Amino acid sequence: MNNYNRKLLGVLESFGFTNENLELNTFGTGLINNTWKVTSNRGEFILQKINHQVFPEPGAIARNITRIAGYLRKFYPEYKFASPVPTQSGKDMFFDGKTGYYRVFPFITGSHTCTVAQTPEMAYQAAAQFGKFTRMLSGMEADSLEITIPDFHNLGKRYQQFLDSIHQTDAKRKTEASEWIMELFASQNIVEEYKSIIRNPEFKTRVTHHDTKISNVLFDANQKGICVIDLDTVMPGYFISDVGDMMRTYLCPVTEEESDLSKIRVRKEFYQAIVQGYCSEMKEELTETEKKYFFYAGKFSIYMQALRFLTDFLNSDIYYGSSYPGQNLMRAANQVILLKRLVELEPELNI
Ligand code: GN1
Ligand code: MG
Repeated sequence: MNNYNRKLLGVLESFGFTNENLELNTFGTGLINNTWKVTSNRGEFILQKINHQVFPEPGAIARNITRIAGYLRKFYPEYKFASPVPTQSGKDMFFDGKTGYYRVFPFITGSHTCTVAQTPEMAYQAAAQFGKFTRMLSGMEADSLEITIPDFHNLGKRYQQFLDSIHQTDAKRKTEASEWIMELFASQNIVEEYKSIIRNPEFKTRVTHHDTKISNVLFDANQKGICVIDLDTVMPGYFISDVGDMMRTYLCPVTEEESDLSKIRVRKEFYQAIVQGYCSEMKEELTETEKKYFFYAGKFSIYMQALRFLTDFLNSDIYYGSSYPGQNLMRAANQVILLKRLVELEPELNI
C-alpha cells in the first residue's frame, strides 16, 4: 500500500472505519475533486476529497447538503438521498489540519452511473431527475443556500476572466489559441443576452444543481433515474444552467475530451428528450418567458464552457489541469464546434 492510501485509511478511521477489510478504488471522471469507492464489511461508500482551491469554503458545501438532506427527509422521505456519513466526532467533514477536507457518502446499492447519454430515454430520465430535484426544493428559499463558488455561472464574469487571460498570457499560447479566441469574440452576443436575462424579473432563481452531466445521475438496473449526486455546486441559480449543461453534455455522441472534431454533432432527438424530461417535472414552475429560453440555455452553457477551457489554457492550465500539452485548448475547440453545430439547428429546434 502506498503512503497516500495509508493516509486515506487514516481519514476513513475518523469516519469510524476500522478493521473492515477496506478496499479503495479511484472512482468517476470528475476534473475537480478526488473520489474513491470504498468497499467495506459495512457496505459500499464514496470518499471524496474536496478541491480547496476551487471551493474556498468547503464548510459551505457541507452546510448546504445538510440543509437539503433535512428538507428532503421531511417533505420527500421516499427520495433516495445519499446523506453524508458523519465523522466519529459528529462533524459532516474531516479536516486533516492542512488543506484536505474529506467527506463520506453511502453508495446507493444497485445503482450505477453512465459517462455518455446513450439513448434519448436516458437523457429524458436524467433531465427528469434534475427537474425533480429543483421542483422538490421549490418550497425552500433558494437564497438560504450558501454560495459555494462565487460567480460560478456568471457569464459576464466568465467573459471578463477570458479577456483578462488574453492580456496576461504569453505570446506562444496566444498565437496557438488565436483561431478560437476569434470564434468566441464572434459569439459575444450570448453574453449580452445573458445580461438581459438576469435583469428580467420573469427569470427566477431556484435551487440549481449547476453540474448536470449524465454521470451525476444514478440509474437503476432498468436504466430508470434514481436521484442526482455531486451536490457541491448546488446553490441559487437560473434554470438555463441546468438545462444548458445537459444540452452541452448529452446532445453530442462524443465528450468534451474528443479531439477528432469531425465526430461532433447534435442529436436532435436528445434535444427533445431533455426538454420533455425537464418539463415533466418543471412545467408548472417555469414562467412562460423562461420556457422560451431552452435553446438559449444550450448556447449559454456551451459558450461558457468554451470560455472556461480557453481561459484556463491561456492561464497555463491552473484550474482544470491537463494530461497532455494543449488539452484545454482542444477542449475549448471541441466546445466551439459543438456550439456551431447547435446554432446551425436553431431554426429547426428553437420553436
Ligand atoms: C468540472 O469536476 P467536474 O468534472 O464535476 C467543473 C464544471 C465543468 C466540468 C467540465 C467546480 O466539473 O463546472 O462543467 O468540470 N466544476 C467546477 O468537465 O468547476
Ligand atoms: Mg462536479
